[in-house]
Amino acid sequence: MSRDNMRDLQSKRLIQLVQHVYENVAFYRQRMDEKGVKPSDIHSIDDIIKLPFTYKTDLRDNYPYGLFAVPLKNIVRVHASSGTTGKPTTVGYTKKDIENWREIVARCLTMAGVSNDDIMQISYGYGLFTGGLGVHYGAETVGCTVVPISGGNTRRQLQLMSDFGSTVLACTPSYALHLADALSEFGYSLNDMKLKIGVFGAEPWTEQMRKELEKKWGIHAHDIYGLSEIMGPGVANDCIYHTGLHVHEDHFYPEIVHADTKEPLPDGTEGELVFTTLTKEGIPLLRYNTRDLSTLNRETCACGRTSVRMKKITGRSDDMLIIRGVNLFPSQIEHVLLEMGETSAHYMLYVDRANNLDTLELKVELDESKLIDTIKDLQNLSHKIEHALNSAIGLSVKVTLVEPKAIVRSEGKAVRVIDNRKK
Ligand code: DLL
Repeated sequence: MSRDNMRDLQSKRLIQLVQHVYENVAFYRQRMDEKGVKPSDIHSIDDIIKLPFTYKTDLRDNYPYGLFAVPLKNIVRVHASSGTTGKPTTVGYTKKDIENWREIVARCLTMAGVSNDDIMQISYGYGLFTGGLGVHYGAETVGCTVVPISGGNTRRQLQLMSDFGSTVLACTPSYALHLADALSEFGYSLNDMKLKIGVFGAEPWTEQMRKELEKKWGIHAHDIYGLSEIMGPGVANDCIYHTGLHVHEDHFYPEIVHADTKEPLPDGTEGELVFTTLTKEGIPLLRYNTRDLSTLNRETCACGRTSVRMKKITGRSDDMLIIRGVNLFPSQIEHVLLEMGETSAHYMLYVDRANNLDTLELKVELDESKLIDTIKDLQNLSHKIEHALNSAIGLSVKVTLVEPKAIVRSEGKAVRVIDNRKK
């Protein structure tokens, strides 16, 4: 679609959406009244900046159904995200929402080269988390043979992958790495597997990690992005060129805003990613602030798609650590480790405070295939990593090398930071 036609479509949908939420969601009517905006003030997509933002706390405050825009009898499914503090956030889908969702995920999978010839092993968790069921419906729409194994039980994952001849694996990148490392432990080699494509997401991962997974598995690895508040997996994903993720902007309108001022930022400038759901019926959201950090690019992609692309997400404004005043994202550590290529990519960061000073320790696992014999060599390697980290991020980090598999694996989203300062 040309950019002009897309804008016309978005404008039409935004006008309908604003009318819909103003009439049906007391929360939005109140927020809009407070801002002095009426549905009749919205004439095109450019007027989106007149609308109020929505934050995760708004979903929590209106738990469980307060932001739903239709009666519960029209809601055919709910999902919920646990969150680390208190109440979960709940989202609801109408039949039409589920239909749109499966179409959008089908688009993502097709973009990654998945077809009805494929056998797709879905190792995202099934249940209240949107990953399993979200990808599942899309994969069925494409016509794949779906293996709905859900997360966990690594031995069984590998056994079925081998027995069933799975050609596509869908899970978090950290679990894909864990599965790759577990191959030999359970007596498999790559020759036992037919995997061609990975559809990985639900957590931040670097471009280096994408390449690492491609190498370890001998596959094409694609990035799928989404969040339950907006829909679930499928809000955006990358094509074969991996130059950003194509946003399905006929359904989800993206903006980038400044993390502090919340002012809109121009294309190419990094800030917080905000989405407005243009077609959702169950729980439509205006300008939902994801806190994910990205930039937008509206140039046509080498693949020919005209949809706006968002830069791969490597962090959230709220998982940024501030260590002795220096801003640090865990993905920067991952980048350095994979760039060096001398350890595994399994790591954990420990932040603490000693004598009122922040301290940072990195535990990183040794690579099984690169045996180190002497203590001296181990010391040299940890110093080398400390040095590389210091020049990349400007912080001194104590590096401790640990044995392979010493760091706890996650079957869903990886936990990479333990911040003891908060205790
Ligand atoms: O993680 C939905 C999903 C499932 C996406 C399966 C992809 C695959 P939530 O649990 O609500 O939903 O978490 C959403 O996870 O705001 C990001 O911070 C992070 N996230 C999701 N996908 C990616 C990705 C699902 N591809 C939150 N890259 C989002 C980086 C991601 N971060």
